[in-house]
Amino acid sequence: MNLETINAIDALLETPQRIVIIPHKNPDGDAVGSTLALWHYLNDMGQQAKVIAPNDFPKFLKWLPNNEQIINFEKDAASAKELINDATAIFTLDFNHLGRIGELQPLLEEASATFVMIDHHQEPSDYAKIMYSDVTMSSTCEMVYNLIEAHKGISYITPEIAICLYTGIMTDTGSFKYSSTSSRTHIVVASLIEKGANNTLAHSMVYDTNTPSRLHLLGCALKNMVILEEYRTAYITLSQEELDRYDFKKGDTEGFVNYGLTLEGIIFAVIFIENKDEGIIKISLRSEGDFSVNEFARAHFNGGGHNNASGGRSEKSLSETAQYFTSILPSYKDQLTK
Ligand SMILES: [Mn+2]
Repeated sequence: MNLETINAIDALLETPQRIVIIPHKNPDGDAVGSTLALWHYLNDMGQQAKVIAPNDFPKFLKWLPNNEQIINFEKDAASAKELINDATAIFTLDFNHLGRIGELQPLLEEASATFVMIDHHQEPSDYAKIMYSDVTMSSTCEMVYNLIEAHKGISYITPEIAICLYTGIMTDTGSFKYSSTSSRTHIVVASLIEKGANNTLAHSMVYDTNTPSRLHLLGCALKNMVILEEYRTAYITLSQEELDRYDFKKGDTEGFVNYGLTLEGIIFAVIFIENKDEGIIKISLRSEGDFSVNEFARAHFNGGGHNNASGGRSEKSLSETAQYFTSILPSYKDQLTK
């Protein structure tokens, strides 16, 4: 965190602000963990803060302390609007482009508040006056830790803040195994455990929550997996009909894409999920090593993200999308097999 950023945040928080904290749409563990942790911290500082999420977040995060105070814009647009119009500072966490917040976008574009961005994704846009953007960070939660450390010091990390940050770092690093996990990440995580984060609880609350239908859906996904050894690639398709058959609930396919990477020799894994309601195929892409799924998703699937984890979409049918995907692999053969 550079001095200029921390001084700007310092100056902003010196006087009482009316603060709104916003995660991206379909908030994940890092988005919910970081916004809740910051909410705890700012309220502890005597600031008036609220978290407004563009839509609902997964059930496996609904145990984090005070998660019930998060306002869901889809359910309570009126109070969200009022808070945003009235805000003097808006913190946007775990995204860097206002296109990532769905229906909240126009409200934020019109807001007169001072914007603060805390984020670790690539190519930030420039809507925020105060920007803490660092693509080398494992997670936004690690960045919130750094912010607290630089602002008032880690003695202000309560057990509530610690468990929120721990959970976000855990989920965004695939339980501390992605390449973004640094020695510093482990130091932060160790410190969070010392501050009272119950790490065993976080793992079991997030990961040991399968339903029988989700495991059956996983079975279906694994059966559908296509392995293209010559490109060191594996992909999965799930049709709407299959999702319906296994009683799909939002979040059920979380993590499925990673199974491809567990195959020996496979470094590129993709899942294509049909969404009849939206008329699109949702795509998640993962890689190991240097192959950039961020660039791949930007170039072909109207998406982006990180080098080893990105997302995208397609307006073609499920089978056409898979066919198109297979057809562009030869032009990446060198990168995939070097
Ligand atoms: Mn993140």
